Amino acid sequence: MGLYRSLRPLVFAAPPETAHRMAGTLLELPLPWRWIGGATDDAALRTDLAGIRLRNPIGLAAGFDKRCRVLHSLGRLGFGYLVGGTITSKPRDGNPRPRIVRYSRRGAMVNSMGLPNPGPEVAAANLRRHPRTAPRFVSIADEDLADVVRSFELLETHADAIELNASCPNVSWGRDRDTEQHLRELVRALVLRTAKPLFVKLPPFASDRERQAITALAVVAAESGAAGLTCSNTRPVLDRRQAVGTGGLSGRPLFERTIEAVRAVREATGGLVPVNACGGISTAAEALACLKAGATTVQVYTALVYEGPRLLRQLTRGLDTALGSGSSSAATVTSAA
Ligand code: RRO
Repeated sequence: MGLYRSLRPLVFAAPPETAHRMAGTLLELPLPWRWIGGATDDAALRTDLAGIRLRNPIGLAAGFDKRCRVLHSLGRLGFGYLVGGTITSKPRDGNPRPRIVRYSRRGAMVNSMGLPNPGPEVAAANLRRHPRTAPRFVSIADEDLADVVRSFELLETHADAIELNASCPNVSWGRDRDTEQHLRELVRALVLRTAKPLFVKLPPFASDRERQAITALAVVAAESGAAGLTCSNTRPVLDRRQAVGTGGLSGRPLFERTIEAVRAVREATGGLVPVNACGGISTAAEALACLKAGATTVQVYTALVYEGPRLLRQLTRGLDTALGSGSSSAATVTSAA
């Protein structure tokens, strides 16, 4: 058993947000993160995501480092790329606590964070201050176009790509308007302002109707110039343990739907843009299944909470074994799938 697994009861004795803050404080220290992550670096893992070369297809999903403060240490753990944020045009405190709850037996969490973040000026200063140890994306979100553009303009120069978060389950934005038209406007406005790739993070679907609505959004994003799509955000659920009574479910229960979302979105967009799989991926076999379903990369967050930093070793080793024996790169497996 790894060190983190032995320490996990201690970590989990703390409230989730306290444990998360402690992890952030640790990640600010100059510890031997490369050794701690123990990721394999092998040519078989290299891949290309919308023109960005990655050492492996494992990304850190948005939400883990909402302040973009410790991406340098997370990069050293071995991630192929990192998504900081989500950042909004003005700082936000987020929702009242408790706003993260673990469901350990299910390998899941529910959060109702409500977009707490320090705003784009502080996030940009954090990104400027630290070295870039892996490609860095920044997730942004806001209700109005002008606010999205403001964050974009302050952050774009410090990032290799921007991920537009069109799917936060913990705000009411977008519920009362034509989301297709709004997304079209946002994507068009942003791609005009950059040569860097823009990704759009979509909500998950449960019913056939939702599936249609979300694949339609995927098509709108791709046709408006998005360079890639991330499928999917957390699943909205009722949760009495949250102060606000609702939240976004993440972790293992999402995995099957993630594969379905990757397939549906690839099919709907005719493979026009790459897809990042996100939702419940915690093993190399699951990561591989996503790549085989058509994803170019996978993003993890909740699995890092449950497995600790050695998750990078498990995922890169497992993928290396699978991809190294038979094909020459992750991209080969993806396009052959
Ligand atoms: O901060 C949040 O409440 C949050 C965001 Br922005 C998101 O995209 N997904 C999520 O589960 N929580």
